[in-house]
Amino acid sequence: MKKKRLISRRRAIFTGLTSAGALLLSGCLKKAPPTYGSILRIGDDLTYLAQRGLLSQRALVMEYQQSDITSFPVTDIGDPANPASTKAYSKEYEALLKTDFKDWALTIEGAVAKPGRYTLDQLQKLGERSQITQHSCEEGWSAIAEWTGVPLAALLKEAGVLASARYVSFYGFDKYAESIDMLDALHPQTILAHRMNGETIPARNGAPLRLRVETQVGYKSVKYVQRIVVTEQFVDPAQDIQAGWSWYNGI
Ligand SMILES: Nc1nc2c(c(=O)[nH]1)N[C@H]1C(S)=C(S)[C@@H](COP(=O)(O)O)O[C@H]1N2
Ligand SMILES: [Mo]
Repeated sequence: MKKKRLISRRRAIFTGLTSAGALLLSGCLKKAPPTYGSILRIGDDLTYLAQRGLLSQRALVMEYQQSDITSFPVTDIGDPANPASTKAYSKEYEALLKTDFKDWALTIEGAVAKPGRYTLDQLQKLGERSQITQHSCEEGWSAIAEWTGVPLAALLKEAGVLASARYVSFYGFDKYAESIDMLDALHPQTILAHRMNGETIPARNGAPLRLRVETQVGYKSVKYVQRIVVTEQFVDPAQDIQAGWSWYNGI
């Protein structure tokens, strides 16, 4: 009698677990970005599912003290102010840089009720958050800085983000682009920064506006953001996946 009960309890737990597992997985898979088209990238899907399953959407990344701030390495690549820079910056960006971005405005479009353009002043009125965080580059370096800017959630709200929206893409003036999902987009530490260590962001660090996605590695934090596009479908705006990069790289 005892044995039978044990078996049925076990069976109940087992069936419970498998059905919960199947439910969780099918639910999660629907939310996951499409698999990366190659068996080699299957680990990326697992990382995404594990992070999304284990970490609450609101979990904050570590924030540091003023005394922890370090310098950022000066990289030739991505320095529009450096004539030796190997990157082809748009003429448009160079012109804006020369006039201190006085004619600059950010475009937001796609799955929003009010697509439009925002000047830096208009963006600043939407709210402000400062955070001292560690930037981790996939090439192996990391650095700590204070970033101040508009929470992306505030801009999305202002633009009337549609309930069906699932991803947000960011396009830089140098044709660099990245997309993130709505969980990262609405994360309280995801900001559009206009100040670095209390000063206007230097051009090489992404002036006049630079995305900070603290929940992922450095390459998701698009510099010199020009345009934001909210989408219902998954988009990989700069074809990172084909180039062999992970679309999701949570830390
Ligand atoms: N527009 C744009 N954003 C970008 C990049 C870039 O080349 N162009 N490089 C990314 C990478 S790989 C890193 S590590 C960080 C570097 O930021 P930093 O130049 O402020 O150190 O910017 C990210 N954002
Ligand atoms: Mo990087």
